[in-house]
Amino acid sequence: MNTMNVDYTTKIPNNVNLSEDRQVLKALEGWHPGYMDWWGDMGPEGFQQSLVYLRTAYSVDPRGWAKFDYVRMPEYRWGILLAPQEENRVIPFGEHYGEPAWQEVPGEHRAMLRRLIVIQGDTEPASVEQQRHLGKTAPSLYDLRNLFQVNVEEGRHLWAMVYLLQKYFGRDGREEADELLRRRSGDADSPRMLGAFNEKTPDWLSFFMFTYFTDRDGKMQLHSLAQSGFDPLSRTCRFMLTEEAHHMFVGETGISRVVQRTCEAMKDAGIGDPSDIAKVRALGVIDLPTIQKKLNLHYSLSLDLFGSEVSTNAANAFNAGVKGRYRETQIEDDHRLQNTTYPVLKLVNGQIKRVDEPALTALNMRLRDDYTQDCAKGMLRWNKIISTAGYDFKLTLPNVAFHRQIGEFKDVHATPEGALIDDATWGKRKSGWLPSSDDGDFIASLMTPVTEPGGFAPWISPPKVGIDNKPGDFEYVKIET
Ligand code: BYC
Repeated sequence: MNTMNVDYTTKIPNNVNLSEDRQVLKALEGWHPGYMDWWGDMGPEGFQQSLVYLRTAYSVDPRGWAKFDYVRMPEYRWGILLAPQEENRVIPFGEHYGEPAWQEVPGEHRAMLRRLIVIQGDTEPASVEQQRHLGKTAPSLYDLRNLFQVNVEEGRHLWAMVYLLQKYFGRDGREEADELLRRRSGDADSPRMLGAFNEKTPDWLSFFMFTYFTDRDGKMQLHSLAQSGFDPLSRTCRFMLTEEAHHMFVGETGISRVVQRTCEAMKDAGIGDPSDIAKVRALGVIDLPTIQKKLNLHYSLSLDLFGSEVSTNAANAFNAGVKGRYRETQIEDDHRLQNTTYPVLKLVNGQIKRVDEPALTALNMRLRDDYTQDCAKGMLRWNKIISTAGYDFKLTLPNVAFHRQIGEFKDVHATPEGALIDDATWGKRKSGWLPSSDDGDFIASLMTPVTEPGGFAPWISPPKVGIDNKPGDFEYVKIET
């Protein structure tokens, strides 16, 4: 079978020859109804009969893998797609460095691999659950369509992990696959596994922040797993990254458009001080200080997703050849890290200091540093919009010690600038740094849906180009009446 093209003759589209892998096909077909029930209960609220202009993956060829067409979401073809197998691929790091990549799960690394695949799998449906209410307040049909594109692809990413579990992990894998449909974001008894995936995504600014910051954690983690010595995981993650790029685009351009609109409105009204929140809000746009607060929240929640700065789990996964570094194959070193160190931010005598730690145990910190660098690019773009409009205001990433629940700084309070403060000061000043319920109410008051083609809510600018180069008034979602 040509692994570039996808077989659409089976119920589950795939490029892994499922029609000849009856056992796995049966397991996946058995899981399918539960998935559809989950989608019905926890997927986007409403719009299930609407025709949405979606892209569906038809090939894994990097030059052209997607087709755009109108689809009803429940009829979207969630498929199993792996990037083509690289001939003679070797394990690019760890103690098995240079050995042939594994096509089956090595017994000694089975538990570790299963855990990582389950954690990755758990985030995908979680984000769909978090975003399920947003359809009814979409600022345009363009945005509504992007939301649904993100949602169906996160659904597909769940399928990707479930395939690995069912094909390679036997009965435990099938049980884990069922559990992935049972846990629920924010549920008191059965929450999703990682903190940020149990938070609410109450409004569209949060959605854009989530897709910018939290999907970017996804990018970093998928890149690390794409290096894995377990080849099916590597190939799966490589293809998922192709889809992931659009999700971050939605976040980056979404925030750009909000910033743009705010700046235009301030200029038109002759407002000179962007921190004059009351005056700016009276214009019906989101003031820049509130955008900064949302950014502080989502960035700090996303930093928690990297785990502890110093982690033996991370060291073991690297040593085992299971999870590598960001762009591992492009790094010039021994790829074993037995004798090297990496500077880690730690609390030393009540101060934040860089301390050299063995590079192996510092891998979460390293990946988080790579992530921070990647995040900073958005700041440059957004600040350019602000400065071009003539305003002296800069959006910034808060210090990594700010508002943390995992790792070195979880027991202290810090300002966004990184100064350590006591509980009382934190209590008093926190609402100046993180969205307060008043901020939430204000943003919620702007969230009225716009559903006519070409229309946009007054708090956000239209995009520069349409999806699939469609014109501005294209009807991206044909809403059922
Ligand atoms: N919340 O050694 P530690 C995405 C647990 S996003 C709760 O510090 P480790 C997406 C940890 O499980 C990417 N618990 O950390 C984005 C461990 O518990 P156990 C998702 C946490 O293991 C948007 C203990 O604390 N993929 O794709 O080195 C939309 C000590 O752990 C948290 C992955 O994350 C937390 N934040 O690293 C849709 C990749 N952090 O096992 C999708 C797979 C840590 O001792 N996961 N803990 O009971 C991993 O690589 C790692 O497990 C982690 C943690 C990076 C998550």
